[in-house]
Amino acid sequence: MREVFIISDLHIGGAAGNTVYERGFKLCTHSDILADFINQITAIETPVELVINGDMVDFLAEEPFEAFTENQAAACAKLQRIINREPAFFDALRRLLNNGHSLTVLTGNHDIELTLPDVRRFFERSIGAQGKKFRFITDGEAYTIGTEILIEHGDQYDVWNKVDHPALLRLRQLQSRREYLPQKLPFIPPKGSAMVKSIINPLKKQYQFIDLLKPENEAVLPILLAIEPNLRGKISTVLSLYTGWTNANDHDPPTPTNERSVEKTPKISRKLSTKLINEELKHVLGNDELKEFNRATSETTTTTEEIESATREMKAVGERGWSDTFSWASSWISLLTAKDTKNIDKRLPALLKALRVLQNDRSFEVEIETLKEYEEAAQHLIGNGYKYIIMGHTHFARRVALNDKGAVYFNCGTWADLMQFPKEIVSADAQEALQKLKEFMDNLNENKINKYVIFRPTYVHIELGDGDVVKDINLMEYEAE
Ligand SMILES: [Mn+2]
Repeated sequence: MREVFIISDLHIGGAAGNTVYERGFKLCTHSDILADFINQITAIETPVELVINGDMVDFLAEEPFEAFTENQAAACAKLQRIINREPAFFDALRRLLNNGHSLTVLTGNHDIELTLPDVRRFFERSIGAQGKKFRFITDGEAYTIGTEILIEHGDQYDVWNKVDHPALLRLRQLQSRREYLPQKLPFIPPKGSAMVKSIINPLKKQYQFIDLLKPENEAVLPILLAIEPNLRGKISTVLSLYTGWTNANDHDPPTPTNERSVEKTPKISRKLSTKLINEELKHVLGNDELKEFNRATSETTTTTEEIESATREMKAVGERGWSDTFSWASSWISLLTAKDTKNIDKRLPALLKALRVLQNDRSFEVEIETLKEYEEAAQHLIGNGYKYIIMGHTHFARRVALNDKGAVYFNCGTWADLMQFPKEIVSADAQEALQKLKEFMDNLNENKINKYVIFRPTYVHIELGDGDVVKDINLMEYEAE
């Protein structure tokens, strides 16, 4: 008999705030509790396997911010900083291995750098993995246990965040021979990572809710645009970097000489900018709401001059490659990040309407999957003969029955903090709701977010019999002592 514990989306990393009231860049503020959890399972008599199902650490939260830190020395330095900041977690991993237990690590989309040859070695050394029962799963391979269990991070079902594994493999092949040339970046990070670097991180100093609030599409985008209408221009700039590359992660694996073609560098026009942002919003709000929302929130948008100068710059950086393009976009964006809250009251009714889509939001319910692509993927995999599909990435813990023969889709959830949108805003009558929304927005603006933050440390626990046959499998919540 043996036991398997699966956790994911720990997101360890990011500097702490300057005072106890500031969150800083940490998504996970409870690595001490996480270390306790690992120490407890280390003490179990029967053999234990801990599976970390992606996004163990968060390179995107470490300065200098990059959508992807392709320089291995720089990535090692970031990892060293993370380890120095949260030693208890890494000590706990070391103890787990020293006690003869197993550790299996899969990567997600915030810890892509872990797969790079030097970084992987650095990590293995820092937890004393050599000669121990340690396994590192790369290249988007799913991890399977026995014949019934399939484990994967799940970013590949998220068009914004899926990692281009063939290109990443090609980069590692070059790096392992010291043949890598920065001008010929063979790997483009997911556009979600570019968004984190260029939009989320610069704003996080000002608005700490930005990467905690869930559901992110339905709530965060409208709230951000209501607080800062001029973000329209910025968000669409990042989106436009990927125009023509909407399926950037679907292309064929690049050959050794394949350079990213500069002709494909998009030009930002006002029309394109509007189109891109509207597409994102339409997806969230629907057509009618979109029109009204745009009317109410569009009084300050990017000016024609800004767009023209951006286009000129864009052409210039196009010749320098994608990594420079992203850092340029980021600095351009931060220039425009001026706080504009004076008209926020005027925009509140529109925002309230936009947020009505959350009325029936069931994101925090464990028994149903609100993100249909995950349930569909799990259902598909069941068809391949698996019975238990275990994912992460969404930060929403799940235990969803897939058929009447006992097949189940699990999501491990997250050990990072989450922020829940206050339900009374959408459920109360109009007058009261508006009042509540104002209170909520004021709190977001002043970073008084603690009362909305929740920490729900979940994991999937499996008991295996001989031949790794599943005896018991369930979604659990760790209760800190
Ligand atoms: Mn992820």
